[in-house]
Amino acid sequence: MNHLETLNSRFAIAGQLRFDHAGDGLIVAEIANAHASATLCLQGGHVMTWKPATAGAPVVWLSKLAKLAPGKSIRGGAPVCWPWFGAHATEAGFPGHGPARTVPWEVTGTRTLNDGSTEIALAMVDSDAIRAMWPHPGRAELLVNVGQTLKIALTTRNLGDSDFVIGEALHTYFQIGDIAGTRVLGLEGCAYLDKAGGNVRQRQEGAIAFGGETDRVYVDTEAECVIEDARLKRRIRIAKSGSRSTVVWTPWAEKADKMGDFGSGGWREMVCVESANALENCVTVKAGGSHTMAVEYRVEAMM
Ligand code: TA6
Repeated sequence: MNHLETLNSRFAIAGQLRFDHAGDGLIVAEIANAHASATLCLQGGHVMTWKPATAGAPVVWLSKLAKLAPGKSIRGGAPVCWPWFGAHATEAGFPGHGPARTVPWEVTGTRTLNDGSTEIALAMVDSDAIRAMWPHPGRAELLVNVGQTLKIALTTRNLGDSDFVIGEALHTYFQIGDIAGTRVLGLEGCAYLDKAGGNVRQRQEGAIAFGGETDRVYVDTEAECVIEDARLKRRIRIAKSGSRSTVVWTPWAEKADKMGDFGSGGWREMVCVESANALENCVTVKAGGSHTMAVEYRVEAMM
């Protein structure tokens, strides 16, 4: 049996979860149950889409020009940034947001829960290439639950005998009607690094509205955030645990065009609200210990 056949014989769930080829030689898990549908790419453990059955539009955004190719980051979905967030601290040549999102992950389990949701567990496949960039005996695992909500838990295990530090993010792109009519609530009063505004520290006053490129790393916050979408008349609730940073990002037109894989006007229909541990919130994982950062996304109508 080939890899795809082996995956389906070991982990497919009749009527709920199947594996298929996608793009240029990648493999995805296609999930559909009574509550929602989702697609997850094994490369990167990357949730690409999630659409609750009751939602008029997908909640997790995927660019129409997203590349699905070995070693390439996928524009959209919920990229796993690990074991660092942003640029590497010292090595400019290392991949931004770490290698995890562009390397193979293996399926370690699938099951249907009593509530009818579908769960898939994955682990990042270790390699010399990863070790060359990050020489620590660590293991990254993901647990994804697709139901009326979307739950993603990223666990780091320290298999060695000395502590190590990680930065991380679930860099999720949320689908919205129009960035100009969208606000993000929950970060009022929080300190942030304004990466699009001169890399200076600021403090958030009121809700976040958007009028241009916005790239902010909020620190020391465990708050639930809410995306208020006036156009689609819905709220997306972003609850988290094990995370003390939240990143809010829109590239706006010029940066999106330069990046080249947003598609025409795609930047208007997405906003990133990323649960993370970055800057002074990076996490020390004790020798032999573990750390889990988890999110739960929920969408509700705005009455
Ligand atoms: O999380 C925001 C950010 O760090 C931005 O600065 C921008 O670089 C974005 O991530 C996208 O990064 P990517 O490597 O996925 O193109």
